[in-house]
Amino acid sequence: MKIKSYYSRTVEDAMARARQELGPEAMLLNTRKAPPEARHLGEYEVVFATGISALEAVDDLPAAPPPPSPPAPRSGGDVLSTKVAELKKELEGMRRALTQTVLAPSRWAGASPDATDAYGLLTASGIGPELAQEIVHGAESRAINPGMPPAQAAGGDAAVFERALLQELESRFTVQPSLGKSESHPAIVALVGPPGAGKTTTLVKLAVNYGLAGRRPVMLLSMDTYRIAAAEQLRSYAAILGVGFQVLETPTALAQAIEENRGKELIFIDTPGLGHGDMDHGSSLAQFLSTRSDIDTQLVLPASMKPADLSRVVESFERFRPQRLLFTKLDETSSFGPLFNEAVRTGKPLSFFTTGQRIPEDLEAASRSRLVALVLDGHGAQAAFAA
Ligand SMILES: Nc1nc2c(ncn2[C@@H]2O[C@H](COP(=O)(O)OP(=O)(O)O)[C@@H](O)[C@H]2O)c(=O)[nH]1
Ligand SMILES: [Mg+2]
Repeated sequence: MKIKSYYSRTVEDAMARARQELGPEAMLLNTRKAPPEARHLGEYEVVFATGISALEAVDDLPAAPPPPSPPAPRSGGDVLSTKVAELKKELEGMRRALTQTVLAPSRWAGASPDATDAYGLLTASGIGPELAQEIVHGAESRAINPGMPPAQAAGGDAAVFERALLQELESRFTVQPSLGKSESHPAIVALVGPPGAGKTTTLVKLAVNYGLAGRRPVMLLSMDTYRIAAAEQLRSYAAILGVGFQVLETPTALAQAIEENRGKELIFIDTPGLGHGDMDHGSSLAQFLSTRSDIDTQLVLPASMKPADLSRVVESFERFRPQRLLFTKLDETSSFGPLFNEAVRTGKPLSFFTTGQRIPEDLEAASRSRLVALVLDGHGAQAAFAA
C-alpha cells in the first residue's frame, strides 16, 4: 500500500490531479487544510492510498471473524494470514491516526473533527451536500486567523470553529423584514404562493402587527376569486379588525382600487393559491405584479414543503417576480435546511416567518441568527414553538 498527498489551491484541483496520477482505484483517505509547514505547496491537502483494493474488506474486519480459508498448504496459508493481519493492523492504525476518513460523499470529512461534525449536522438538516461542504470550507478559512496561535489556527479550538461556522452560515443569505418598496407610498404588499401556504392568515397577521398595532391605516384587497368563497375568509377578518376591504376581479380593477386608496399607509393584496396545474389562471395577475415596481410581491412558502417541491414552486412563481421569500409553518418541520437552500439558491432576502396558526401572534421578522439556530438545532426549536 502506498500513501500519497497532493496539494493545491482547491480541494477539487488536488483531487483531480490525484485521480489523474493514481487512477480511479485509489482511495481518498483525508481532505484538509494544508498544515502551515506545507502551505507553500498549496492551501489544501488530499491524501490518497493506492494498492489496497484487494484488502478493501479488511476495513470492516476487526470485529468480524476471519473468513474460512480455502484448503491450502498449511505453511502458505499461515504466511498469507500473518501478512493479512499485519496489513489489517497497519490500515487500522493509519485510520485512527488520521483525524478523519473519507469513504463516501455522505461521510465527507473536513480538516478537523469539528468540520466533519458540522458537515454531518448541516446535511442532516437538509442542506445540500455541495453547499454544506462550501460552508464548512468557509468556516475553516474563517477559523484560521493568522493572528492566532497555531493550535487555534489548525481548528483545534471548537469554540473558534463554532463561531466561524455561525458567521459563515449567516453570510450566505440575507433578510429584509419590511413591507413595501422604500420609494413607494403607501406601502403595497402582495402575497403570492401555492394553495394553503398561509397567504391569507399571514396577511392578516401582518395587517395587525404592522398596521393596526402602529395605528397605520390599512386596506385589504383580495384578488382571490378563483375558489368560491375564498375571499370571504379575508372579508370576515377585515370586519373583525374594522379595516377596509374590497374584492377585485381583474388587474385593471386592482390598479384602480390601489389609486383610490392612496390615502392609506398600508395596502395588502391577497391572491389565489396557484398550484402547478393552474398557473395559467394567474397569468394576467403575474403580468400585472411583475411590472408594477411600486408593489412589493412576496412569495409565501411553507417551510414544511419537500425540498424538490419547494424549488419547483419557487421556479414556477418566478413569473410574478417576487422580491422576497416569506416562510410559513416553521412549527411544522424540524429540518430547516431546505428553507436555507432556497434562500441561498435564489439570493432573495427572507422577510417574515410564521410559526403557528394563532393570529396575530405567530409571526416573526426574519432574522439571520434565528434561521441559523433553527438549522443547527431544528428539534430544539420545535419545542420552543410548541411552548
Ligand atoms: N401550523 C401552522 N399553520 C398555519 C400557519 N400559517 C397558516 N397556517 C394554516 O394553514 C392553513 C391555510 O392557511 P391560509 O392562510 O388559508 O392559506 P392560503 O391558501 O395560502 O391563503 C390554515 O389552516 C392556517 O391556519 C403556520 O405558521 N403554522
Ligand atoms: Mg387564501
